[in-house]
Amino acid sequence: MAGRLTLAIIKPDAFAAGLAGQILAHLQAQDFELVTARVLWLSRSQAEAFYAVHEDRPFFASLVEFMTSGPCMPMLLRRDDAVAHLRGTIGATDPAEAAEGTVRALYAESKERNAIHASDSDENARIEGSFFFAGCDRT
Ligand code: 3AN
Repeated sequence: MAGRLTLAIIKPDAFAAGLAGQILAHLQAQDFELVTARVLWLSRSQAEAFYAVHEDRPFFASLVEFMTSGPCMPMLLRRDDAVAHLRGTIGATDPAEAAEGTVRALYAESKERNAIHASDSDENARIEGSFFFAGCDRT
């Protein structure tokens, strides 16, 4: 199923602002099918493990603080060319640089509090999908 599945997370800033429904509708309007979703409040160790690739970056502690500041909503999304299409749909990491009409241009506050995460490769989609959803390998 390579290329057809990806992971998104509605981050704590957007979830707390009540934007989960609007963001999901935006993704579904881009022909993403919602395979599954959950809402959870990440522990520090979960957030550190999820973002382990960034552990040496200067923003790591702040990122973990933010990602544990409230509930978030991971979801598996299905579509042709899912990873690339979702990255295009959410826009650049910094909302100031995100293209007009993208999720981050519409809803993100800052480079850190940027509303949504999306996997950046098929391999990471599988790894990150399995982080939240036991059935990811069966889809
Ligand atoms: P993206 O989420 O667009 O893939 P990454 O993977 O480079 O971006 O960064 C992961 C997360 O780390 C971002 N979503 C953002 O919340 C945070 N982040 C990235 N760069 C910065 C930065 N310079 N300052 C603060 N937070 C950052």
